[in-house]
Formats: sequence, C-alpha cells, structure tokens
Amino acid sequence: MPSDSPTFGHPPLIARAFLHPQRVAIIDATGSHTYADLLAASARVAINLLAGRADLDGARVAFLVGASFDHVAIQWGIWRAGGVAVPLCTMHPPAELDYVIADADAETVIAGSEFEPLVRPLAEKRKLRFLSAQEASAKTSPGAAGSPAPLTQSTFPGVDPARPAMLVYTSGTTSKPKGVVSTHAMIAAQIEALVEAWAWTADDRILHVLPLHHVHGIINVLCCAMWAGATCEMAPGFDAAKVWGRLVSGELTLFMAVPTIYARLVAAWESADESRRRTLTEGCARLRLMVSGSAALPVSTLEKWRTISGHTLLERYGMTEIGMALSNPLVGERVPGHVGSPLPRVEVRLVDGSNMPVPDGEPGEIQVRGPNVFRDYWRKPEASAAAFIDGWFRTGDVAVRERGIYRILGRNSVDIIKTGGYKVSALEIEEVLRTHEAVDQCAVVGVEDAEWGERVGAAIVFRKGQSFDLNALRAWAKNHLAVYKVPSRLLVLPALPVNAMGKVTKPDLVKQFAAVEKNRE
Ligand code: MLC
Ligand code: AMP
Repeated sequence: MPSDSPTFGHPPLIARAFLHPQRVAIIDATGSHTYADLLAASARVAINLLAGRADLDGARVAFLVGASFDHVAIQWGIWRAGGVAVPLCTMHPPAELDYVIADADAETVIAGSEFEPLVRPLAEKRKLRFLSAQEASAKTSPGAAGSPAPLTQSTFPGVDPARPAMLVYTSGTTSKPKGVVSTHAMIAAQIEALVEAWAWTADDRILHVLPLHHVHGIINVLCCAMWAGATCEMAPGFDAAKVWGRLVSGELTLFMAVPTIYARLVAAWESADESRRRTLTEGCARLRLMVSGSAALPVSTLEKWRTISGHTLLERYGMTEIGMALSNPLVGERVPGHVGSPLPRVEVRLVDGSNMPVPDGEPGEIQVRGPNVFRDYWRKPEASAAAFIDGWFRTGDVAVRERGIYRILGRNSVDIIKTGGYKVSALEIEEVLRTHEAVDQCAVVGVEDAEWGERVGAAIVFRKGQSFDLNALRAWAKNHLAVYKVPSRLLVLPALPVNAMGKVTKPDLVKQFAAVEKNRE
C-alpha cells in the first residue's frame, strides 16, 4: 500500500485529509490551499526531513514559521516523517529560542525566511541541521521526466498514534518553561472532544489570529478546522480593524480568541461612528459561534460583547497539558463567569488539600483525567511525577462546582501570571531581572488589569547609587524575554516585604501595586 493511500498508517489528523482532498484547508497571504495541496506539500517536507532515512523515530524538529500554509505543511511533514513537532514562538528573543531548541534536543531547525537570520546562527552554533521553510518543502528526487518520484509503501513510516507528536513549551512554577509531550492519540482526543461539543463541520470557516506555539491556536483553531475538513484563514497576527473586517465579511462561521482580544474588539467598536457600528453589529450575526478562553473572561466584557455582536461568548477552560476540559454548552444556557461542564470523555474532579473530593459549593483544585491528558514533561521525571496523583493531573487551578457547572476562582500559586492569555512564570522573570547590574532584590507579581487580565509587575530594590526607569527596564528585558513577559509595571522599593522566615510576601506586593493602579484611574 503506497504511503499516500488513505488507509496507510498516517497520524490520525492527517488520515482525515484524504476524505476531502478538494476542499480548501488554508487561506493565507499567498492564496487558497486545498487539503490535497497540504498532503502534497507535507509529503515533500517529510521526504526532505527523512533525507533517506526510514523514520525520524521521534527526533524533535523545531520550527519557526509564521501563520501560513507553510507552517501547517511543515507541522504535518514532521508528523508524516515520524518526528516530534516543536513549534517556536515568533516573539521570542534568541535566548528563549535557544533554550527551547536545546531543551528539546532538536535534531533539525526550520525557519521561515523572515526568521532565518535569527534562527540559522542558533542552529549552526549547536551544529544542528538547519532548513529554510523553502528548502524544507522543496521538490526532491525527480524521476526520469523531472517529476517527483512516486510515493511507495516505504516512503514514510507508519506512525502509531501512541507515539509522541508534539512538544509545547509552557511556563509553570519552575523558573524555566517545560516541554509538554503529547502523543498523536492525545491530540486526536483533544480535537475530537471539541469537534463534537462545538459541532464543527466541513462547512465551517474560522479566522486564526492566535500564536501557533500554544494549544489555543494549535488545537482549538487550526487542528479542529483540519480535522473537520473546514477552512482556516491565517491572519499574520491580531489587528482589531482587520479582524472586524473579516467578522463582517459574512464568510466566517467561527471565531475564537482570548479575553484581551475581545476587549480590543470592543474598544474598536466603541471608537467607530454610528453607521459603522451598525455595520459591525449586523455583520456578526453571520457567525454561528464565538469562543473565549485561556484566561478568565470578565463578565463586563461578555456583556459588552453580547450588546455589540448579539453573541453570548462561549467560555471554556483548558491548559497546555490537557487541551480543553470544561466548556459552556453550544446549545443551552451559557452562564456568565462560569466555564461550563466537562467535555466529552474528559473527567474532572475538585479536591481539597488532602486530595479528597469536595462537595458542590466548596472550592477545590481542578484535577483532570482522560485520553486528552499529556504524557509527561519532556525529560523532567520529577516534575512529571509531581504533576499527577492517583492518575489525575493536578492543574493548580481552583474552582467551585454548582449544579454541575464550574466557576474558576483562581490559582494556587502566586508565581503564575496570565497576561493577554499567555501564562508566564514570575520566577523566570525574576531570574532574568537579577542579572541586571542595578538590581539588588526583585519580586514579580501579576497586577490586575482590565485589558490584559493581569500585567507583569516588577518590584525592585536597587543597588546603592543605581537605578533605571520602566522604559529602560523594558528595553533591556526585551533582549532576554518575550515581549509579553517583560514587566509593564515597576515599583521601586527600599526593601521587599518579607515574613518572619525572610520570604517575600507576594500578596503584600500585589496590594501595593493595586494601590498604585487605583491612583492611576
Ligand atoms: C504585549 N504587550 C503587553 C503584553 N503583550 N503589555 C502588557 N502585557 C502583555 N501581555 C505590549 C508590548 O510590549 C507592546 O508594547 C504592545 O503591548 C503591543 O505588543 P504586541 O505584541 O503588538 O501586542 P498585541 O499583538 O496587540 O498582543 C495582544 C494579543 C496577544 C492579545 C493579541 O497577547 C496574544 O496573541 N495573546 C494570545 C495568547 C494565547 O494564545 N494564549 C493561549 C495559551 S494556551 P511596546 O511598548 O513594546 O510597544 C492556554 C490554554 C487555553 O492558555 O485554555 O487556551
Ligand atoms: P496555559 O498553561 O498557557 O495553557 O494556560 C492554562 C491556564 O489558563 C489554566 O491553568 C488557567 O489558569 C487559565 N485559563 C484557561 N482558560 C481559562 C478560563 N476560561 N478562565 C480562567 N482561567 C483560564
């Protein structure tokens, strides 16, 4: 059986593309691309990656390619060659890219042309194979007539769904991000739960405005669309005016974003004149579903959006390690401030400090079990063991359940900040700040903010005779950290607040930042 036959042992997501080869899969700046195009381009990527080998056998391939058809072809090509895809972040400075490439122990690094000057030296320094996106998808092995050699049974390896497929880096309560390992079967389970719950079909069309190195953009938007045989429009990033233009086009059926994006869309609507507002509002009626997630959706944003668009946003809850776990219903009441109930085949429980399930109405830690849950943290056996208890994944988020519906109350760690839908580790930022010569002591906390959910706030005690202001701090920190991790609030203190043990009392700092924010209003 040739390896371009639908019944060959393809990764589950890719096998489905053979069901609808002529449908449009991706629309990007270069035009429309069918599933047949995606199969052909990913086959070329796989052949180039294999370079004569039978199977990449789980080798990690890191790639930095903007939102485009090429990005998807490369993701699929890595999978078809038996590799593990490691998506890199387009906003990361070299230090962060280098960390991920090294931690993942990547054998090959691929970059789109705009990122090549950044990424090639990193690959060369580590003596890794580097391919430009163009080289990765170039035609190879021409036959006698100059056409590509036919695919045979042995062109690609059969890929067992139990094999690892992806490493997504996520920040946590350790200073450096960890690689979350998901298999093809886990990814398929995450996708299937959402396709079923939100009734995706091949007639859907979604606009993709999210980063492609996190599960919201990878699984909920891109992979669900590809699973359903739907069309995914790739925007190069988020731009409120452009997104409004697409929402009112009448061509989209679905939109998914983080609360900050909805807040920006509300602001753009509010700044439009009366007649434009009417056009925008009427245009939204053509979509069938709008989803919010990755951070708490303020009820005020949900209500404003309902007034503007007529849509009650469907809020859901998820995490890199589990895909999505809880969702408001597609049909039925969506309760503002709540994240709904467990998705198909996902088990959720709330437990107290002794790991005992709590009754309805009592707060408890969310724990999750099911085919969607990740395998482990890449090469971190201790962190992996600590993440599970009795087969349940400990999310570290606290919620309460009433009549089967969950409401998120917060997290059990002050060291994790959610800003613009990105999860960042206070410890990672502190570690970087401590390397600045002017910094004697520092502590980083989340500062509540209407637009960003939380902002990154840095409290600094300077060394004698030294100082900097926020602008200088940001300019310096951008060399070391992704822009969304760079503090946007600065508090200069003579000393950090500490408890009797000498440990910084972060709740006190949060209060100090909040007092400053209040004065700002
Ligand atoms: C950027 N800026 C920030 C910031 N991010 N300031 C404060 N807090 C932040 N988080 C600053 C920049 O430094 C810059 O300032 C200015 O804002 C514009 O930066 P930008 O990069 O152009 O911002 P923008 O593109 O507008 O980004 C906003 C956004 C983006 C909301 C589109 O943050 C985004 O795409 N978020 C989605 C993240 C996501 O997908 N998370 C899902 C994780 S998975 P200056 O001064 O430098 O000009 C997950 C599981 C689940 O959570 O449940 O889904
Ligand atoms: P990440 O690790 O980047 O995947 O982020 C996952 C975290 O985002 C979760 O652990 C929650 O803290 C948060 N999160 C996701 N969705 C929601 C939501 N709807 N409400 C509140 N928090 C959320």
